[in-house]
Amino acid sequence: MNHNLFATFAERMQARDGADFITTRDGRRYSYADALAESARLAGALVELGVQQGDRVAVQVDKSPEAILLYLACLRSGAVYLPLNTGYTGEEIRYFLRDAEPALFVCRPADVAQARQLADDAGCPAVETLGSAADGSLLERAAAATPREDIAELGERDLAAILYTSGTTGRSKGAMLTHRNLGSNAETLVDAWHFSAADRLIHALPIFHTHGLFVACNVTLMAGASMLFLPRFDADVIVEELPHGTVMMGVPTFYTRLVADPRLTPELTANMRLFVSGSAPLTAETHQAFEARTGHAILERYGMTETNMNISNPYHGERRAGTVGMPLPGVEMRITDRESGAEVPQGEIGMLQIRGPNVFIGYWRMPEKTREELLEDGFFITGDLAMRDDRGYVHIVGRDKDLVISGGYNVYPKEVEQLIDELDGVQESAVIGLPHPDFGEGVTAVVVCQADAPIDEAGVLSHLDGRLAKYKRPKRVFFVDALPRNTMGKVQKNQLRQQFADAYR
Ligand code: MLC
Ligand code: AMP
Repeated sequence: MNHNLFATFAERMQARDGADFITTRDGRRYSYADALAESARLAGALVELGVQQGDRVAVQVDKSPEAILLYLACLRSGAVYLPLNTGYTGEEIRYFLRDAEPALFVCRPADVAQARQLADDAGCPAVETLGSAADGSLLERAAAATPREDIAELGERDLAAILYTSGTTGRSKGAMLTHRNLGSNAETLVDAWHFSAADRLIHALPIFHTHGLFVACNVTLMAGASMLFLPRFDADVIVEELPHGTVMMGVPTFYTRLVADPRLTPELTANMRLFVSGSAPLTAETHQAFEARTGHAILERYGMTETNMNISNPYHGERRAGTVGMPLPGVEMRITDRESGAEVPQGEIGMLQIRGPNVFIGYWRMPEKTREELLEDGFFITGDLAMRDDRGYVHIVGRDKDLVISGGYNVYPKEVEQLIDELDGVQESAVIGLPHPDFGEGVTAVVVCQADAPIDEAGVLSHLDGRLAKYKRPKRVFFVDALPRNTMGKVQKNQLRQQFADAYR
């Protein structure tokens, strides 16, 4: 049996033939038949570029339907798709290319000179471009290539993608996701969320993360549904499109912004059947306000790059504000005591662990990190703190990992602290997340300077420019004489979070 996820997609795509797969507001349209044909041409281009089964294809491009066709071409070829946040700077990209050793790097047309340098430096043999206006050298190659019609034969553990997630040590880890991980989760979600060919998904998320790439696109493909591809979240555009869609998936910021918009009404959302939220906590307040304004209870679910989707509120039945629902079919969870590792009784808080066919197989070339987080019995330690209530609903109550989630993007404090600490005159720093009305949490730096060092907020921020993706940059920098520490010498970030709690209020 061929475990290539594309084999399943291809069957469904053939059945949908001339039906819409992806459309855009500027009139581009790919039917399922078009997507099959074009992804075969792109797969042909990959062959010509020397990309072989198991090779990584690193991709840092603006959102476009063609980027999804490239993802499909990689699946078809058995190449490993490696999407990169468009906000990453050259320095960040250098690390990913060196670590993943891709056979091909696909970049934005405007970035090609820098990309060639970075690729040379990392020993990556090929660079091609892909623009958001259906332009770039890769599509030119594809147009001239012999289409690859066959589907690579793959086993259960063959990789479909590597997605980098930042690490608590400041070094990013590549989560290795198999065809089975992605396929099983997409099937589960189609059933759980009642997706069908009649659905039209309003797609405003980025496509380099689990949410916008796998949850949104794989579910659409599995169901033979269609997607309206929007370059980014823009409330004006969403308001225009809601009457023509049936489903939207978003991070909580989408919903807080919509709730703040007077145009959000039951009439505007009358054609919609489902709003999904995830990637960060949706406050009960936003959940309730959205329901009051539209009559729709947002379906909140919980997932991770390493595990895909694990826990979801029900489609039928109560979607409880402030909870992420119950484990999806086929997904096992346990909540354990930090010290003893034993399961805690219902109602108590502990470490959330997850097992299932959705859970990744490890971190790329990091066997020790993998062993620390993916236990021998198959459970993955999420780093989230959870509690299951008397009705079985799971509450994510906090994080055991030092992580800030800003507008659905993860920022690991260590990475930012290391850069701030490099600055002359800085003694030490602590980066924390503080309540932020738009992004949920705002990345914030608290800095201790050496006596009389001429350092101010602007100086710290300009030092980070070009070194860090913008979303990781602190929104504010505060200065203190000393960081609070416990008797073990560990910085008490909780105290700092209390001290600066009102920074964005
Ligand atoms: C943009 N900026 C951000 C930011 N997004 N800063 C902090 N956090 C963010 N998330 C910066 C911009 O660079 C800009 O900086 C300034 O903030 C204002 O930008 P904006 O125009 O308001 O931002 P916008 O383009 O509207 O983007 C906000 C957003 C976007 C929330 C819509 O960030 C987004 O789409 N987030 C989704 C992330 C996501 O897909 N996560 C899924 C991960 S998967 P300046 O300096 O230029 O003013 C996962 C697993 C799971 O977690 O469970 O799903
Ligand atoms: P990522 O590594 O980008 O995939 O982010 C995964 C993390 O996002 C999880 O470990 C959680 O901390 C957080 N997360 C995802 N969904 C939710 C949710 N619904 N509620 C709270 N946190 C969430």
